[in-house]
Amino acid sequence: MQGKLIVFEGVEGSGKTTQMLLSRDWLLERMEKSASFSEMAITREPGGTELGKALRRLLLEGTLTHPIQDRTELLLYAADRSQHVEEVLKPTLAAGGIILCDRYTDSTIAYQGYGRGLSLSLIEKICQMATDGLESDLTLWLDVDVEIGLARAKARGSADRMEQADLAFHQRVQQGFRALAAAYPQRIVRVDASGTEVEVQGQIQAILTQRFREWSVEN
Ligand code: T5A
Repeated sequence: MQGKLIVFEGVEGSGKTTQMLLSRDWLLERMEKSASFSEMAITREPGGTELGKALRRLLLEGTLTHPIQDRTELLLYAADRSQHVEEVLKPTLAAGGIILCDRYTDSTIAYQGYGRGLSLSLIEKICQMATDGLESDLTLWLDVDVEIGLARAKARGSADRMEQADLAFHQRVQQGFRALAAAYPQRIVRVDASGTEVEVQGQIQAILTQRFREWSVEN
């Protein structure tokens, strides 16, 4: 089977990281039983490369004296992505690997487009440049009420620079994910992320089982 890029998306605290790790364990178990893919990589944006880790600190720690301007923020996320695509995503896919990635281009459209209000067509051009046209094969959108997600994130510890934005911002982000899922129903699949970790993982395993079946027939 050819390499596949599977992305986990959603608002703050939607459970992406938790579900990505559970999915990795489940897929590794499958991998032992069938040789349908060669390797598995787990990664994230921002922060999937050495440069990306430095950009992540700048973007999320909120330690700069002067605020990051919206267009600058967009370009920093794009810079992180461009490096990530070339250094991690393309080589892993070329080797036939499966990549589980915490956030990708839909986050930029949702956060910088719907959230910050930057031009969607400008963002699409910048995403195109940063990804060199590489799209996800499947995006799992973990759909949870914004207030529940923020409460989960808060219960875990102190809020980062993005999490500190007001509720209306996060609601616009949620609206962005909803619009994207409606526009790209084949690529983006909604997961009801309001249940327990086990319930959410059950839905994800059902979606992945179906997609892997389709992908193995294609090859
Ligand atoms: N960003 C990113 C942009 O603005 N533009 C971009 O282009 C990109 C790529 C990234 C930030 O950058 C922004 C978006 C983000 O603001 P991040 O650290 O990756 O920063 O932030 P998040 O992606 O939001 O990560 P979080 O860790 O906050 O949320 P997750 O990964 O969705 O949630 P998770 O799994 O860590 O769970 C959060 C808490 O909830 C619990 C967990 O145990 C944990 O304590 N939990 C549940 N509780 C109850 N029920 C469940 N089903 C639960 N699942 C998890």
